[in-house]
Amino acid sequence: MEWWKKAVVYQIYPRSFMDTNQDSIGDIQGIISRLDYLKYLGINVIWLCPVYASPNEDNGYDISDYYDLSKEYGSMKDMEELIFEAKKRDIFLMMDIVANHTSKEHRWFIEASSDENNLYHEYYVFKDNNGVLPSDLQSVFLDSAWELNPATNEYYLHLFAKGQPDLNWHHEPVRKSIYDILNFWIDKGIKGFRFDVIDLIAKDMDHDIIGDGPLLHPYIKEMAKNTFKDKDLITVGETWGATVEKAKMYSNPDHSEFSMIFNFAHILLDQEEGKEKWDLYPLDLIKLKQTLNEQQQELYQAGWNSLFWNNHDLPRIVSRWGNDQEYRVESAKMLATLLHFMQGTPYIYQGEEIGMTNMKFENLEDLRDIESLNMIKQRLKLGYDLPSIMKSIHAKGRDNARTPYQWNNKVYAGFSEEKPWIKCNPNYVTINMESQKNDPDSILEHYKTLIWFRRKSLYSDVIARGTFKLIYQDHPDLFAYQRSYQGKCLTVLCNFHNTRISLPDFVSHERLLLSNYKDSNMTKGLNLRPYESIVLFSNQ
Ligand code: TEU
Ligand code: CA
Repeated sequence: MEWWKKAVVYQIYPRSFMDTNQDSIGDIQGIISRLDYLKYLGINVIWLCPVYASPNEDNGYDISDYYDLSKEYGSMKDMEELIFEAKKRDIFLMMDIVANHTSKEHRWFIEASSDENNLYHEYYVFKDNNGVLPSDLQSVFLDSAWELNPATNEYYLHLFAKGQPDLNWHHEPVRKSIYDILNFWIDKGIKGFRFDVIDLIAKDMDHDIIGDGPLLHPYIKEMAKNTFKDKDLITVGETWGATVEKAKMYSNPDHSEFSMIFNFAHILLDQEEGKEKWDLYPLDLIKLKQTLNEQQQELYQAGWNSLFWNNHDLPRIVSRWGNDQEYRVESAKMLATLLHFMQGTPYIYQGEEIGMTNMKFENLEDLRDIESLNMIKQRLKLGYDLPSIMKSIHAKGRDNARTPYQWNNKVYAGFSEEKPWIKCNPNYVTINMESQKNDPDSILEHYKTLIWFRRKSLYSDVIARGTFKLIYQDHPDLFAYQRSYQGKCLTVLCNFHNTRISLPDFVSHERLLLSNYKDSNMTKGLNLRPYESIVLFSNQ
């Protein structure tokens, strides 16, 4: 079995992880200084969000040089040291690759935009300016996806910010240039890639195709063959438009494409169909069960899942689908249990393992994210009132989960001695890593146990290879399932809500392996308290 099928990935958003030179911004040396903590936690892969040179219009997802580091994060020497020090602790690095677009300050775009006849002009997507926009396509960050380039009197395409011009993958030299970048990093000793918005690369603006262009899978196959294939790397594609059918293609066990993708189907459930993420919609637990069940069933032996609740673009799960007040500890643990016993590779976003909550930004001037700032501008123009806009930001804003990591209860949460680039969540005084370390009832120790179950325990084959079966499918509050492998069975029962669940007929002669309440006892029948989750073992 591939090594990454028993791996646990930890996502680092470097800007907010650990600052060692007191410039208010996290850095590579900061990550190095915390490797022992990650080793203690038990993870074995770090997904590192972009640390390349960048003007930071979109916090590093606008790259101006893929072969160099942003000075604020450190030097290539620091990066080599990180790879080396991580490896010493059996931790591998997964680099974030933005292959759909570059920064407008990338050398290629500076050349491309200077003159129609420039060698690099075909690297990007330009359209003639006949005095009108080529189409009314909106960018993900709102407003037109087309921007005028005065030097050539053309428009260029940017599906994200104006400073993120889209690359033209149909032009062979573009593909070759990307493969060179990947091989450069493979040679540096990294062990994986996360591919940003990879389902957009095969766009065809002549036929109004943006996601999932007909050449998408051929391009991914070509990229794999020329770079990471047969090198035992872990690869994951970010694909907002994925379905289970597409997931099977991307994660085909023949290794012709990726190890896995991020399928956002479950994440999109609290968004009304056809509307924007800002238009809030309640989560239907039955739908969540169906969605995750479908992924577990369909990819069984036919592909591979990633398991995630969080990332740097998403609100904190404990605030989103848990209860970040009265039941913060219980619900954070329950949500973790629910995910970590499924088949797939789990991803933990920094701070999730200590139950960090959404930051509720009260002042507009404290917001940093281009997406939120553009949305506010647009919605104010459209006549929305500010309180309703802020309600959406508090639920879904990307800054909510980008606040500094909460290491301890000292000034600025131990992240920096200087005022951080983005506000700290004031709850760091009580919610922080140091207060949870070695406390057996803490969220941190619960995550540590979950990681141990998958990576090191006697149950690791059941978790990695077992079948998946939903039980109590129609129960409105209970998310429960069983995993079975070679006569061993794990039963996972999670009370998703704030109400008690009583199942008087539940018979169990099984061993209680894990619980998120101190005093769980299994007698006759089952009585689950708010957000209680338990895991039982039995021989079949
Ligand atoms: O995200 C892709 C993307 O579409 C997100 O912008 C997402 O749709 C949005 O957050 C939901 O509102 C990737 C990166 O993860 C993100 O940080 C970048 O901003 C984006 O690509 C552009 O590179
Ligand atoms: Ca720093």
